[in-house]
Amino acid sequence: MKKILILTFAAFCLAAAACEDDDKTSPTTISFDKDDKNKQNQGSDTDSTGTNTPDVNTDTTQVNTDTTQVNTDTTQVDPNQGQTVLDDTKFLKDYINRAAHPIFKFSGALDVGEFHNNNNGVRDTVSAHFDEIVAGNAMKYGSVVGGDGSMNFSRVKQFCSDAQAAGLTIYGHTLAWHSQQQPGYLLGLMAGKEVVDPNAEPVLIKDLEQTYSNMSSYTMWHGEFQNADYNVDYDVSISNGLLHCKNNKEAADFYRVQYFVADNIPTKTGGNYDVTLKIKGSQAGTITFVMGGWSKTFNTKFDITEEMSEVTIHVDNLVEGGGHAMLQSGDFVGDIWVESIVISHLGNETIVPLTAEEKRDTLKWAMDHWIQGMMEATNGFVTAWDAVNEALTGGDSDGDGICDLQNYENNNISDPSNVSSGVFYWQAFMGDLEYVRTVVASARKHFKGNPDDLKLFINDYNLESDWDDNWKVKSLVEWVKRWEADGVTKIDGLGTQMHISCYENAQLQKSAEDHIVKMFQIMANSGKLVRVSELDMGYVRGNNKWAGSLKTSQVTEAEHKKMADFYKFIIKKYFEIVPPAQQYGFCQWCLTDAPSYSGWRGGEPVGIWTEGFKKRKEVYRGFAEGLAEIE
Ligand SMILES: [Ca+2]
Repeated sequence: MKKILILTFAAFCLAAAACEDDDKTSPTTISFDKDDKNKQNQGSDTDSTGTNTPDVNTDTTQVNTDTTQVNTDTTQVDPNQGQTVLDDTKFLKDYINRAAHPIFKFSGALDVGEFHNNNNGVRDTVSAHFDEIVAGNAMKYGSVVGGDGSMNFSRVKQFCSDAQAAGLTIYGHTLAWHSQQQPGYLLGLMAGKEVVDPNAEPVLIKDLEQTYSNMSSYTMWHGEFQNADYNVDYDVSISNGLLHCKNNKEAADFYRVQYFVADNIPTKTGGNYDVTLKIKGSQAGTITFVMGGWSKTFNTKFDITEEMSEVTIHVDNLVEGGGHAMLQSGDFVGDIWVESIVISHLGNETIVPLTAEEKRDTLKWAMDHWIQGMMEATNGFVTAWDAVNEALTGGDSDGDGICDLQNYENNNISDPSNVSSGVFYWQAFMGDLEYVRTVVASARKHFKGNPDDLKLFINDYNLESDWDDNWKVKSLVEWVKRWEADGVTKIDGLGTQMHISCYENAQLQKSAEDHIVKMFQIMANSGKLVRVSELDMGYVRGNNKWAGSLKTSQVTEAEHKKMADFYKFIIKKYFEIVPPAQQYGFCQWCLTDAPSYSGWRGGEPVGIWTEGFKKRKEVYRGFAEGLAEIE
């Protein structure tokens, strides 16, 4: 019985994981960010050609399939539960010496729906052990802005009130990024503008051309095909490349048989149009053509013959534009075939492409509009933000010695409209400097709290890279100088994601540790706030750095201890190297180990707790000792 349940839930959760919606009734999930690449993927960042691994848009939902383990009991957060700890009366955040680290925040990333529902006791656990939380996905552009540009901040507002009630602060992730965007909407904004020249000779402009040969089936709106009350019995289909209406009996009214032949026509109210149908019937007859919206339509009767022929209908002073075209033929018994419909008008307007400057200004408006919405929704409660996420590549194609910013070219994308789902490089249109400056300026302009409290970060991955001696974090520091060179832009902090691995091989491990130390030194020397933003760790056995990480079930007790000690090392070095005034804090990205089907580090031992917060891991001890600064 239990096995069947597990399989059923696994299948459901995999389907649920593919969508963004954190359905309040969905099974228990712990969801993580999509913006992250594991070490293995990041290897090609070292490519000297400057080409980078395109962002792997991994869905990182963790799902607990075992419903018997759901536990909302507050004993979930009993610090006595679990393995070795320093002091069983303390939660993790209690180990921090607040006098020595007055601004340090210990935080964790989670799914806002899980948090709201306290699934597996996540809200209780997190509010006991952490100072601050981060939404894995809910505060990203693509989670709020729809395909039509409309914005829905209801989940963001709920998250703020939930966090406030739990006594936690929120770190905002992320105002700007290139993944999980709405490229269709944004490219549409830049599609061009209509210019009317009153002196130009009018020309024939085609508004719509619809043929049915490329339709596999008829899916447009239609009346009921069989309805005794309406006295109708007909069908509409696509057959042999033609739209085909077969009406078996005369209806009580001609309009009882009705079906669209075109929809979403870009017509305008008051416009004059020529509609040309290529049409024939099983016999000659008269049917009705309708065009417009639902409330106000133009309609006229017209004749068809047994020969496929063009019939042109003049539509003068259209009473409602932007609607549909349909045929009504309840009074015609037999077959009607339509090959095509063309709608056109005489006009003197042309669509002029936007200039580069106009495109940039359009996107500056779109970015400002989005950030204004987010700042109003969070209403000053969220004071620290990833202003820009993952701006940099790991390569240098312009030869200036520092890593370039991400764009279409260095991700091998030739057509911005033909990208993997949700990718949009704002900076490709706004410029490398203007992109970040706009985000920072809009955030400061619209922030609702005390301006001095607002902290804006630039967040990126691979800053601990040993293969290029921390080139990316060095580049990031240079980029911050460039962005701030206008004397207006001020960036408060740097975030380092740190999706890392612990290595069995001593040399590999030493190199990883050395370059984490170097990274902290470079970040500290920048004078900016330093935040570890998305920390999680896998384990690699053997001598090949890129060999892939172990699954949780493979990890030995000794390896768990080694990982715990590595976490402890990282926290210890951070406290040693980064001055207290710059110690913004740490965020653990994976609170629990990842189930095998998770898109982010699936099956890896990446958590502080086991799946579903069932048990503390050795890593918990590592965090406790690190935060307590115990040798
Ligand atoms: Ca460069």
